[in-house]
Amino acid sequence: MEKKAIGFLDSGVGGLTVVKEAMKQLPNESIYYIGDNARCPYGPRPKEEIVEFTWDLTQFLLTKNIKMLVIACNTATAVALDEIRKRVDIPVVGVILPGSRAAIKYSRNKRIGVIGTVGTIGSNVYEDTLHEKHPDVYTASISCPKFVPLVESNQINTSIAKKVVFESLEPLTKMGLDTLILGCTHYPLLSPLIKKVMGDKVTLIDSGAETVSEVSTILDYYGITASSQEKADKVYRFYTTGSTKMFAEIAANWLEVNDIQVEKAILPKNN
Ligand code: I24
Ligand code: DGL
Repeated sequence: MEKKAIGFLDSGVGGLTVVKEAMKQLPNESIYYIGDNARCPYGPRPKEEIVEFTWDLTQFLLTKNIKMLVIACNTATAVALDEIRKRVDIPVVGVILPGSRAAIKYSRNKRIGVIGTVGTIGSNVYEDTLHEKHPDVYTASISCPKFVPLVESNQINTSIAKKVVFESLEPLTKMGLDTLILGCTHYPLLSPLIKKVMGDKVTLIDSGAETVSEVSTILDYYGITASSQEKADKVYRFYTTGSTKMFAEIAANWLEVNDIQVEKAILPKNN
């Protein structure tokens, strides 16, 4: 049978946090990734635009003959997952359901916080999902629009980063939360600071890492998991709508691999 890859899409490089986990948990699988760096960030954009852009990326990956699609971006998942599912006939997984499920699993007092971009928090999808799954859950969510620009300017542990993270999360520290969902691809990079603000008693949930466990389950369910024999012809291919050179630098550094194949993506016209 023909070997097919798992497709990952994201607004930029943040979804590589999910890919890193996939390379670890699913070492036999081939991966195609597209990052829309030319139009990143999605967080502050209107809904219609996010759906349109996510569909562009999906169509691009479909031309590569993928067996499953992972929307590795919280904002795109919040706003576009349902619509993308309607339009394709392969399994589609987002990052929100796995993160919510893990939060309910780990929380003892069922007081759960969520942080994300303006698009993700404004959609209410995390809160709706948590309440739908558990009737007694208390949720508090806030958008942290300053966090993505912090990470993307390489400020992960500077004094400015400290100040921004402390000020942004301050309202969440008085609510008796025992679990906080990092509802954005970039936030795991700030988790040492986030931990400091929230304290030891709060468990941080990395939705990306949780998602890969779900991907594994779904591959097994459909009987489309790559076998250990397929590992030999495994490929990792990265595409970006932006600069391939800058993408390759970040990806090589983050994924800890030397030679990384990055190509410029020409998106199909959607008319
Ligand atoms: N981290 C992210 N995006 C960036 C960055 C970063 N620059 C430094 N670091 N830039 O996201 C975004 C804009 N670029 C993207 C590529 O094309 C041109 C425009 C978080 C990455 C998560 C995997 C800091 C940094 C790094 C390497 C690894 C991790 C990291 F340089 F946080
Ligand atoms: N990938 C986005 C997310 O997880 C963050 C970056 C953006 O705003 O596009 O929400």
